[in-house]
Amino acid sequence: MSDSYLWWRDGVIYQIYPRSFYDSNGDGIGDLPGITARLDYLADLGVDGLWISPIYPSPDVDFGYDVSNYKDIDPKFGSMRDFEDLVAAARQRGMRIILDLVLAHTSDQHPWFVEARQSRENERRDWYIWRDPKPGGGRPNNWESIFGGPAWEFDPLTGQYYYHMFYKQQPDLNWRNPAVRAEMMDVFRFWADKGVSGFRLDVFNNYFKDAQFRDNPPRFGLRGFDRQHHIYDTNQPEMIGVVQQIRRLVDAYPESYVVGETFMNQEWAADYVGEDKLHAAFNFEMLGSPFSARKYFRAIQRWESGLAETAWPNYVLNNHDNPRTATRFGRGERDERLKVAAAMLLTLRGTPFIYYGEEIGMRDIRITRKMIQDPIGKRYWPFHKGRDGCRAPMQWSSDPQAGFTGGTPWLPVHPDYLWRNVERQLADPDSLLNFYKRLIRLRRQTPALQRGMFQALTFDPRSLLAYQRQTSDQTVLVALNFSRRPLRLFLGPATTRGEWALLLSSHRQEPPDLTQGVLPLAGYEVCILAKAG
Ligand code: TEU
Ligand code: CA
Repeated sequence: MSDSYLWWRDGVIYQIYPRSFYDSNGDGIGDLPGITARLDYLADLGVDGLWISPIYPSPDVDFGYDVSNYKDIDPKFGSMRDFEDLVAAARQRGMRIILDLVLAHTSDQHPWFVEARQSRENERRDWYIWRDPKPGGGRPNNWESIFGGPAWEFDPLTGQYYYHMFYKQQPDLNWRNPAVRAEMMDVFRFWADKGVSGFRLDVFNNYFKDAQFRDNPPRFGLRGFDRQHHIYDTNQPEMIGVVQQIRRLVDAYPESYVVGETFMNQEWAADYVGEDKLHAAFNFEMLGSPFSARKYFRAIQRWESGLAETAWPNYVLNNHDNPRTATRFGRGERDERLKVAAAMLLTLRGTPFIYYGEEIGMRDIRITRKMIQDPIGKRYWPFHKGRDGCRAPMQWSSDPQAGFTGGTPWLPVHPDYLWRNVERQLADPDSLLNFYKRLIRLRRQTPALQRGMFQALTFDPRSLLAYQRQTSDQTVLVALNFSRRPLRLFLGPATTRGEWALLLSSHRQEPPDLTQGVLPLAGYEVCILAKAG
């Protein structure tokens, strides 16, 4: 890996859920010209890469994660021209585009599937996974869909079942078919040739299923899907070869990047990352973690030790599938815990991912049955309200609809937008947004925070997470108090020695005196210090 600044390794990546970022034409749905219109905001925030959730033509059963054409833009988001403009305008501001490739399954409206289901002899038939009913009738095996119910859908016209891990409108592709594989490699080329620098692979370790279609063994769990060990319907060894092929392909483009979304067990993520494999894979252990120094510390340790030495970690606290940390950790309207989480995210060894709105502490909207858009919510109400809560419109200002749209937004705006919005927070030096900006700037100016090794200072943290990030000429000390009570961090002689400068703190103006070997921290304090050597 090169020593000079590398955007995806040393920088920060920002996830945009395009339906909800900014609507340029008043139809209530965010779009590509909308993103372009807000690039100055993102450049000012200081991010290096923009991961945009799917923008391809889609019937929107799963809001873009059911693709009906991999090489085009859905008209609701704009045109191919709009996309090219966005890539160029982002590049002018030093930002790269990462596209979301959903290659495990298509929409059932994709022309390939429309053809495939017409007859058993159809040329596209084998592009999907078709099986006969069991002798005597019934599903081919016991595999379940993670979105509920069996993974097999019977298609009466041809008398066979097709397989879908997600909604039945998302039939899985047959990656064992070389024509499918070749077509998908061409999708990478198509977008890379348009200047796309990175790809996020949706559920990549789900491309292959057991060639013999064996039943998953049972295990204890509450609902159908959780009552099986998923050893045959996901994460098959054949995937490593595809990962290597993808890497060879994108390596032909300078500074390209591929991050995989690991499906299911997060321990699997590390196997797919390396110099001839993916640049990164998501490990979602932190994403589900409570606000606990100990839990985060364990997640960091596992991720740091699980990855090969040449592999680069990444960290993520929020995404479009889960309740926001602000909803889970925010106490009323206070953001002090969110500042602690942000400081951790942006000072760890690994690429930080920020989910749109996280930087202003957007809370999930409250979902009522009537307004649900996500089919999971419709199916499992009231036990699971679906994923709409974390997908609400970005809160830009206190204008009507938070300045997101001139029309009626596809999901309601959170009522707190009147005062929780970008405009207000930019004007408030103490806001969460300005805290994110300071942290991102600090990371960019501080090589030890980008590349420095990670060294824990607390070994069984209850409420206090402390670590050093170290290069040969600089040591940065990060101390994070996860509790509302004041705490003391005890430091060894090696740490106490030397002249510490204050890089950033949520509470103090002056560097602390560490000569007594103690760093006192106020409740929820973030304190980041640095010294030479
Ligand atoms: O998510 C995969 C995944 O793990 C989720 O389905 C998760 O299990 C679920 O959201 C928990 O509520 C990816 C995308 O991020 C998601 O938006 C898609 O719905 C899914 O794949 C299918 O493409
Ligand atoms: Ca629009």
